[in-house]
Amino acid sequence: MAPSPMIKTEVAFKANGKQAARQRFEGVFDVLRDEIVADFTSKGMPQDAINWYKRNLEYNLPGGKLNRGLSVVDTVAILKGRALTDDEYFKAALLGWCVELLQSFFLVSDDMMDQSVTRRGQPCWFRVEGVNLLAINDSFMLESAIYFLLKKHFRQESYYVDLLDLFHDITYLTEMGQLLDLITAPEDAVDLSKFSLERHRLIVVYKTAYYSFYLPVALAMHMSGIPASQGSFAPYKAALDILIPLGEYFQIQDDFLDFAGTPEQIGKVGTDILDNKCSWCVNTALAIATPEQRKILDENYGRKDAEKEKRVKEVYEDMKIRERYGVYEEGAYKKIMGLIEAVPETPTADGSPVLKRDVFKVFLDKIYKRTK
Ligand code: DMA
Ligand code: MG
Ligand code: MG
Ligand code: MG
Repeated sequence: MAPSPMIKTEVAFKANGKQAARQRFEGVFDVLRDEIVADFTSKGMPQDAINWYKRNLEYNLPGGKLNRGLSVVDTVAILKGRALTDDEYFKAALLGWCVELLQSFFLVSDDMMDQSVTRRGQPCWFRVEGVNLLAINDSFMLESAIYFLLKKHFRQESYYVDLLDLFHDITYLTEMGQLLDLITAPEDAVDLSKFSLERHRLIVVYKTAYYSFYLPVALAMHMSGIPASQGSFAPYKAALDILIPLGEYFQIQDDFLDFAGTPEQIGKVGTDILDNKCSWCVNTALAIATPEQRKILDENYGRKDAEKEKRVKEVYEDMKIRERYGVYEEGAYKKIMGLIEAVPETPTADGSPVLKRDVFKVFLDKIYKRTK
C-alpha cells in the first residue's frame, strides 16, 4: 500500500530535519578547523605543514555518520528541555566535534592495526599516497586538537576539569579495549578456543561502548550542570548502566555488518575474518558448530586468504547467522528499552528531572536496525 500523503510529508519533514541538523553541525566544523589551523599557523608553521594538517583534518573528520558528535547536541537539548541559544549550541557542537576528533584518532590508528582498506567510502588515511606511517603522528595530532579546543572554549567553566577527566579516562579505557581486541587476534597463531562471548563482551565494552555512548552523554550532562549525585541517585552511574549495554549492542551490529554489509553500505571493507577477530559472528558460530563446521572454521578463519574467508562466510550462511542476528537484535532492543523505562525521572528542586529517558531512547532509535 502506498503511504498516505500525510505520512509521506511527515517522513520528508523528519528527513529534512535530520539533514538540517547535520548541516548546522557541519558548519561548526569549519569554524573549529579554522581555529585549529590558525593556532598551528601562529606557531610559525610553514605552508606545507599547514596544508598537511588541514588535509589530515578534512580527510578524517567529516564524512562519517556523526552519530556520536550529534548525540552531544541532542542530549543537551533534551536535558535542557528547550531549544538551545546560539552560544549553547556552539558549545555543545564543539564538544560533539571533540568526540569526533577522538573517534578519528582511534579510527586512523585502528585502520593501520587492522590493515583495513577503506573507511567512510574512501581509502584509509595511511593508504593515501605519501602518508603511510606518518598517519601515526597524524592520529596523535587529531587527539591533541581536542585539548586545544577544550582549553580555548571551556577553560573558565567550573566543569572544565570534569571534561578533561572524561576525555582522559575514556581514552585510556578505549586503548585497553584495543589492546584486548588485538591480543585476542594474533596474526599467525589462530586458536579459536581462545574466543568466548565473555571475552567478546569485555573487548567491545572497552573498545567501543565507553567512547561511543557514555562519553557523548556524560559530556552533555556536565554541560547541562547535572550534579554527581542527587540524594541517593547517581545520574552518571545510571547513564553508564544503560549506555554500556547500548554500546555492546552497537559493536555487535558493527561485527555483523563487517560480515553481512556491503562496502557500499558500510563505507568499509570487512576484515574481521581475515584478521582473526574475536567477533560476535565467529563466537555465535562456534557455539553451534557441528564437528565438520568447526573443522572448516579452524582451518579457514583468520588466514589472509580470500578463498578461506569465503569458506567461513559459507559456514556462517549455512548456520543462518543472519537470522540469529535478527533474533539477537530484537532481544537487545527489548532489554535496553526495559533498562530505559526503569530510569527514575525524579524532579529536582526547580521541577525538572535530573535525567530524562528520552536521552537514551533517541540514542537507541538512532541505531536500531541500522544497516550502515
Ligand atoms: C572499533 O573496532 C574500535 C575503535 C576504538 C576504533 P573495529 O576495528 O571493529 O572498528 P571498524 O570495524 O570500524 O574498523
Ligand atoms: Mg577496524
Ligand atoms: Mg579494530
Ligand atoms: Mg568492525
